[in-house]
Amino acid sequence: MINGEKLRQDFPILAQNVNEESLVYLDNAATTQMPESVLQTMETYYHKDHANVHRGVHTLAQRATEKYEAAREKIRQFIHAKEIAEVLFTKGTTSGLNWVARSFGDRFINEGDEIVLSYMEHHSNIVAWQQLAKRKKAVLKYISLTEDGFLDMEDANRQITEKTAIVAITHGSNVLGVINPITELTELAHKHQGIIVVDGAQAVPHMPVDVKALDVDFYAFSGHKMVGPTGIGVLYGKRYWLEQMEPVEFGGEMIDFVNLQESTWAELPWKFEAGTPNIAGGIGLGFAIDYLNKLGLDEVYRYEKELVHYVLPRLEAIDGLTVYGPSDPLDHTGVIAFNLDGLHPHDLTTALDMQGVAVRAGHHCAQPLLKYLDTVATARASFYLYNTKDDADHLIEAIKETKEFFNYGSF
Ligand code: 7TS
Repeated sequence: MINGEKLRQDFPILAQNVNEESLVYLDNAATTQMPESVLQTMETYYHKDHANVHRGVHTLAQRATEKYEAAREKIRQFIHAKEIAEVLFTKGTTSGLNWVARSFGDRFINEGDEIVLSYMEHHSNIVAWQQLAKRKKAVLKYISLTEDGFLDMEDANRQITEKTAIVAITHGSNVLGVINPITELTELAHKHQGIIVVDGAQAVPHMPVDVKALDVDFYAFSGHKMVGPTGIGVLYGKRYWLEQMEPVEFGGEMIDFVNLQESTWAELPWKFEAGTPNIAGGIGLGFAIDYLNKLGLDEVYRYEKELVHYVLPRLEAIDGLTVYGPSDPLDHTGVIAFNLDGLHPHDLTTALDMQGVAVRAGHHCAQPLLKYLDTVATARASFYLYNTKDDADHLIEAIKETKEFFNYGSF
């Protein structure tokens, strides 16, 4: 069983004071912190093994290649992909989604085809599709949400039709804290001969994900939201599609033969990975996965739910505080967006920071969603495996203090 208090000790960055208060880090939807094992792994790599991958025969180059490719295999197992050919290293979720929009889109999308998104998408799962729609004269459609912030599946059934070429949907919302029914959506997309592309940035770090069982066509996620480093991520794609798609970038590493006028591509997954990759990042992500596997993703999920059960009703009990998304902790992930009446979320967040509590304020890269919710910004606390009920208490106390400081409700 996870003991957040104990796990905290694996994360050196958390043992510090901010504004003379001990740091309560609740911005995990933006980025998570790295445990000592991941930091050490990357340091060792740079101290002992650093060389370019896939090209050298010398010992360091071989070591670097072995470690980097071993990470790919760990990722394959972690998401249950059939083969490493289907596991592409990217910079992160954003680049993975862009690759699909560019490469799959250019090959398979035609004028009048429909691309179905939802109102709760992060900008990285909107803008790339807008650009594709412009290039191809395709049509963008949006699935609406229920009052509680769930995806409206009745509307999904209306929007996904035989005209649908792509359903691009987030697995977990970075604002509403809901998990979407990917299996149902996949069945719907496939029933109409469309494909499904899943933004897994807010799901893979928090729950077991099996891309084969989900039967998704593409699935993208980021290392830095799952105790790994920034600048590395993964795009899973079915071999069937990847084989028919052109690479997005061209150059070294991704070729088989280069002639003066024509070139041929390397086999999957390297065909998509032009240039020197983020080697230390890949290795670091492999160790992040080791760390998560040791805890077990089922247990990570259970522990976060325990925290949500604790914190959500306590937040909802604060007079003047609006919490977005489902009110039942069973349906809510550790991402909790809220607003305090009469106070701009930036001011609220600054006041919380003064008390050592790190949360995010803003539109969370989901402007269409915030417009849909009829607000321009929210504050957002997001919990992860090293957070504790004590952190939740600090958050609640800090909000109450802030309310008092601004004399809220006392007139
Ligand atoms: N999709 C979702 C659902 C996300 O939450 C994010 C990042 C991304 C995609 C993009 O990931 P990246 O690693 O490529 O940047 N979300 C956030 C956030 O909520 N606050 O900061 C980043």
